[in-house]
Amino acid sequence: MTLTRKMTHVTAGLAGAVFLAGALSAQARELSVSTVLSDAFPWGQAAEKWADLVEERSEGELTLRVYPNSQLVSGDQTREFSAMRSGLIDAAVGSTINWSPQVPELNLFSLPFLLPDEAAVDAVTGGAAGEQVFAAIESRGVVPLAWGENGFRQLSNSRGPVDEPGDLDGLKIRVVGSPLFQDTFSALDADPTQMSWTDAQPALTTGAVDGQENPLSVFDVARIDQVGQEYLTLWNYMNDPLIFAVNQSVWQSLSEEHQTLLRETAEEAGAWEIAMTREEESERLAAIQERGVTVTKLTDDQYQRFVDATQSVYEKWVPRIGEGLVEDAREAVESR
Ligand code: X2X
Repeated sequence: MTLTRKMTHVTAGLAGAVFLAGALSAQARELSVSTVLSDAFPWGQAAEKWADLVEERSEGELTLRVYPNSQLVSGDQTREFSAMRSGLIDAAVGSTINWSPQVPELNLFSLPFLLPDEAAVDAVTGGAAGEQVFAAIESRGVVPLAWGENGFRQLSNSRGPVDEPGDLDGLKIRVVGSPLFQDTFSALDADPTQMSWTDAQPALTTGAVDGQENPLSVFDVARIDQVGQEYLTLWNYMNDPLIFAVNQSVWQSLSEEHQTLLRETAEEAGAWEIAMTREEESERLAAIQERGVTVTKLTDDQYQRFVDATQSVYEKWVPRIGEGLVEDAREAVESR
């Protein structure tokens, strides 16, 4: 082989290597991220923010593609955690409510009236209880990275103002998640019915159900008042945190650098979304009232009557959630 031919060979080899490297970076790793709500809502915006930050900082090596509206689980949001655990979904920004059928500890946040305000939520998620909840998720094959927030869930209905437990008597209320919600609303003499978000909107429109509960952002963006939900009770009966998480084998297949990047960007996106959701609450409430919704804010006495009426939920659910976990959460709330 002449020197020139040898050189051509080497050059071709090099070019091949360069081409291969190019092809590899062109096929940058893409992870699917499931959400229940789209980026019309803070929840979907949290996932988009995460994706944007990852894109900016990974120089194209890692991409998050967000699939909203529970589409990766055919609309059944209570299957999202299982789908992520099995690897059908790489990652998700999901609600504790929707994952609680598979992770009983997540029912902590659904215990009625456990968390009265935002400081209480932060004390729990940011403390020992939050760590135990993350450990519980991790022990089930999913790596939790950061907290976000869907918000305090408020009650709406089409029948009339609700300011005491008796007002819920016989009202058909759409709920989702674990059977804990059946117990809470049954304790209030309502008639709870389990349904996905996809099915909830037509059910509200046709009057198949009388009421539902969701944060103000969801009520506002989805225009729940326009499907006849004219009465809204602000009762802060539970807060619905969001969790950014990744399937465990996907996580283990990532370089340490990419793991750090995913965790830091999730924390940043989560903090950004929590602040935004909270800041927007008062203007959302004003907008809802302007559209003619009757808003009821409970007095301390009225609030206490709801607390008393739902004590049976604690008797049944605290053992399932874990006495120690609930105790740590209570301590965090008291010392906030
Ligand atoms: O279905 C709901 O109510 C929603 C959108 O808030 C959740 O996914 C928990």
